[in-house]
Amino acid sequence: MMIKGFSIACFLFLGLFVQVIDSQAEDGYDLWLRYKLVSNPARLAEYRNNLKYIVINDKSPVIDAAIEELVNGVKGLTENKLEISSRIEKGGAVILKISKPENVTEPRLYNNLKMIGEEGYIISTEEEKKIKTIKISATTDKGLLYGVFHLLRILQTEKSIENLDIVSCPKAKHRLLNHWDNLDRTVERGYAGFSIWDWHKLPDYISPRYKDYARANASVGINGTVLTNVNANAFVLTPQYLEKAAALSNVFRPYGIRVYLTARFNSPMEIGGLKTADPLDADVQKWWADKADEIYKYIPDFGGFLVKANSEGQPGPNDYGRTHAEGANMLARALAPHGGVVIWRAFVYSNEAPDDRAKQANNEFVPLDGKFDDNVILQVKNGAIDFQPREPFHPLFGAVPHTNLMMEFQITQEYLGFATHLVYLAPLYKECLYSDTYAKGKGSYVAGVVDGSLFKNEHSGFSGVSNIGTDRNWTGSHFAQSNWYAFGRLAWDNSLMPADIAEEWTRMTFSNDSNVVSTIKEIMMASREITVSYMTPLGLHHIMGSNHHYGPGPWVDGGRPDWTSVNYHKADKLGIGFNRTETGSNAISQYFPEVQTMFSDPNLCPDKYLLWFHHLSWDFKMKSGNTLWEEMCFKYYRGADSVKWIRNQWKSLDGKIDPERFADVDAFLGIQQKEAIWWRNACVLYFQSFSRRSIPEGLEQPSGTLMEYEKMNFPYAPGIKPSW
Ligand code: GCW
Repeated sequence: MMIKGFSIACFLFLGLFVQVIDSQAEDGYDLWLRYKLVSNPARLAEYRNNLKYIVINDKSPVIDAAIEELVNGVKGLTENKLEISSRIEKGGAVILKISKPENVTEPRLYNNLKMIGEEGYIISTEEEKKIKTIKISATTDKGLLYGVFHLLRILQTEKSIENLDIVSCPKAKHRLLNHWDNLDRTVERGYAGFSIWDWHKLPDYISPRYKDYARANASVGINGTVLTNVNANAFVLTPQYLEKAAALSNVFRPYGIRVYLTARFNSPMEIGGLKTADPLDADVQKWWADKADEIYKYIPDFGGFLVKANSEGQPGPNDYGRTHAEGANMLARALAPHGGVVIWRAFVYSNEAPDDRAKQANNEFVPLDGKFDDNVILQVKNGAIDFQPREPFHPLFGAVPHTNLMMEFQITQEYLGFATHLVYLAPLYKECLYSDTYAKGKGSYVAGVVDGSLFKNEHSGFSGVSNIGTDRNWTGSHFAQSNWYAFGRLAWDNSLMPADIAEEWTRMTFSNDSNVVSTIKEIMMASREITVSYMTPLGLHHIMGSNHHYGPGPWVDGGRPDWTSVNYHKADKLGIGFNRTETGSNAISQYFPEVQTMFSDPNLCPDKYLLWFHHLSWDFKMKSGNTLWEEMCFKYYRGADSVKWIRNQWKSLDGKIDPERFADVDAFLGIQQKEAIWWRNACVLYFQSFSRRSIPEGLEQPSGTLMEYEKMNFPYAPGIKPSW
């Protein structure tokens, strides 16, 4: 009895101990690369049987990284300890093999190898010497690394590996994170603490985070990172900082990630002692050419420069009467001998704001189409204003067929409630990517423009403004990790569906339990639309608090009109909305005729873009039969109510998720719920002061007064843009 009692006690104690260890481990640090023991016993047996050793005959730092990942992953997932071998001996082999198409005779393999290029891979079940094996083939070591991550994803999502037949390659060439990180470690629009780049201690101290950062990026195919803010500091181009950037690039290289830096256009003056930064000045050109030579000595595979010029106070070629093309090409010529690119941002609007901001990028860049050098890429935000919860696609997509274009998405949630609001962004990304520009007739999707397939551009790609910081969970919240993940997955393959990405992320990040998976997937898929409803329904935009963009601020007025809310909603006692049709700013004319037709008639225009393009009476009859005022109220109320639904859904998972992450998410949903009601009340009361109509019956009256909401003040909200 005693012995039995003792052993039960031990058992209980051990169980408790294991649980404690387990819950301690679940702080989000491992992201979607947790590699926990497979829960389905049949799958576990299948994996154990098929994954016993690695056969490899090539060697490189990238291959070492791939092997290390595979060994660690399989060990965690199955407890099998993979041995490394140079030949097939017995069952359970995972073969990693670099094959060049020219050395292959088998036609299918030859075709696949030709198709996958330098970064793709093939994963197949093969009989070799009568032994069943899993083979990952690629034309380079990088392809093998990506193939390994794919295989691990299959295991993590507990899919069968019995008959593998996968061919995958990235649709777009450049797949980058853009960090808006400053050298003092503050992060513009960063909600996850400080910058992960510990500049002061670099290059001597290499935080283990850097490698984990590289692993996470490689796992989703991200192949470049811009370390610094587009509101740039020239100091990063001095030897003192190049040495630090080089130390980071050494960590990233085995994971296929190239380092890029932001180039402040007047660096030749700020750190070079020149009197001008005029791109046509010979000394300036020489300064940049020398600077490029110097950078490549530190970082031999340096990716290139990202430049924000003549926008929001940043210096640029216009300061010297030169065009954006002249500015970009000057930098491009300095980098060209080394194989680098210049990524030039199209987020340009005048300091004087003479015109609708939504039109200015096209006005500036359409006349320059065809004038950029081959190694210049124009980076265009998904919408023409600024990363709003919803915007129609940017009219520049499709309008400059002779210019390399790249998509800029925001992963950090500047206008989406910061990291505390659960907003899964893949539906936003996808909505933009699968908008039809009609540039070459029906089916000319934005996706084809930015992956280079529509106009056959050599350079193409995706940039995502990072949401990463020093927080233990990297992104400031557990769910914000999904946006980093989804960005990478869509940059690799824009045909993936947001629901599938959500499912695979959930399985890898939380659990393979079917109830957990379906509940979380449902929450994620609904979350963006819900957020639009309680923030900016029906095409409203840019009505957040001023500067920090935290919370509602539809009343923001004064100063530059294009930074105020009143400029964008134009509410008055007759109606609301920004008229961008022919009778208004005519921004609509920048789209192809088919798109114009779709948006120009308020009775045809999709509700979601209505007030983006039209100024309408409060009594405008909506497709639903409600008036515009009623519809707006219903949206705000439904949006806020739906956050309660999300929270209840989450609560139903109590006990099925580790307690630490469960509680974190629950608390954040509490914040979101509170703030969604704040948004609803403040906006409905504010717009009601113009519409003078009552809130439809059945909806509760807002607590608080408009004045109270207007008085709320947040001088220390995170991520604020420093003065510039
Ligand atoms: O969205 C605005 C942000 C700025 C940002 C700018 C840009 C980096 O409010 O903080 O500056 O866009 O994209 O350049």
